[in-house]
Amino acid sequence: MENMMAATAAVQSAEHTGRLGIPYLFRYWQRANSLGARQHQDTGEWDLECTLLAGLNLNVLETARFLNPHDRPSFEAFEDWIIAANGGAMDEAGLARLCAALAGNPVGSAVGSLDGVEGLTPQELAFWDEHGYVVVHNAVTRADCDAAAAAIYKFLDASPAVPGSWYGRKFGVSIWVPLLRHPAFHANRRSPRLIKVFSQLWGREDLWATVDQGGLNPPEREDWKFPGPRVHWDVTIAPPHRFGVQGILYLTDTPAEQGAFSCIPGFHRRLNEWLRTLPAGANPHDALKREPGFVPIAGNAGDLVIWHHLLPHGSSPNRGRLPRVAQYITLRPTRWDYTREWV
Ligand SMILES: O=C(O)CCC(=O)C(=O)O
Repeated sequence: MENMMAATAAVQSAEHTGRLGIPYLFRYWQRANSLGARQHQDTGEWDLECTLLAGLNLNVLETARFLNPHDRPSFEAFEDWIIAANGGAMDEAGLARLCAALAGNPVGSAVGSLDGVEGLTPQELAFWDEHGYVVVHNAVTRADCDAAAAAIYKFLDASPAVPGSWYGRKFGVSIWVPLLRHPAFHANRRSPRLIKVFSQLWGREDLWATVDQGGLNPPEREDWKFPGPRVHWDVTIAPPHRFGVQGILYLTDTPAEQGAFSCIPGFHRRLNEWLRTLPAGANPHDALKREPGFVPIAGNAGDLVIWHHLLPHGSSPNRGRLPRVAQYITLRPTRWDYTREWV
């Protein structure tokens, strides 16, 4: 009986493409409806699910919240929500590219040919190999940075000229700014130079930009102290260790002391050896907090810091005069190898 139900569900999900014409979407909704969020990540298709959401211009966390198993929204409500999130109409070319990729067909970059677009130099690639991070200068234009920084300030009802406004209630204690789909953010995700660099590191062009938020890390004050994130990993450190990248785009000039992104350069290459030196039963995430060599990485507006996802990283207290304003940007291929065990 159970097998029959599973077979019926599989046939339904293969056939039901809904209003958006994406076969995989129905299956995703079915799974989200029947499983809790944690189990939901452990299907063996987590990479494909991330591609689905990125291709639909959705953030992973907001989607998990919408598909909360306690609310169980209908598939039609899910589609309505997706269309509304996209301003009432989907981008047809983007949908066609997503459908092709999900069907396993080859797709190129989101912005067409990357031939002739400036990428990383051999020296920068060698730096990346050694240190596990690289600063990509002028990944987006100054004008595009200004537009995205202005969007963040507007979202916060704040102004770069009014220090008191950097610590408002809407902002709370976190340095994250939950602005996701502003056109200026979207433009930065489609910068050809930025896409070219990610495609060099991944060695492929079928990349999808995650719909990540912005950030504003203001100078510390007596009544406002840096809340983190301090040194950490966002991925599992269980073997086998897989390739992956993350990125942050500086929207304003960011000297090292102005709350810059920080990391332990080269650590990803000695991770295995370091894990072996830990006493039995030690928690590697706690041990990492005592590790030396966590350094801030300075950059100018328009510079993108990309790091290997096994590099311990975080942000830093801002001892400067102005906030650090940033946009988080990561591009990943349609499918990638990942380790399912979480440590
Ligand atoms: O905002 C930063 O500088 C650090 C970002 C970070 O820790 C992350 O994206 O996981």
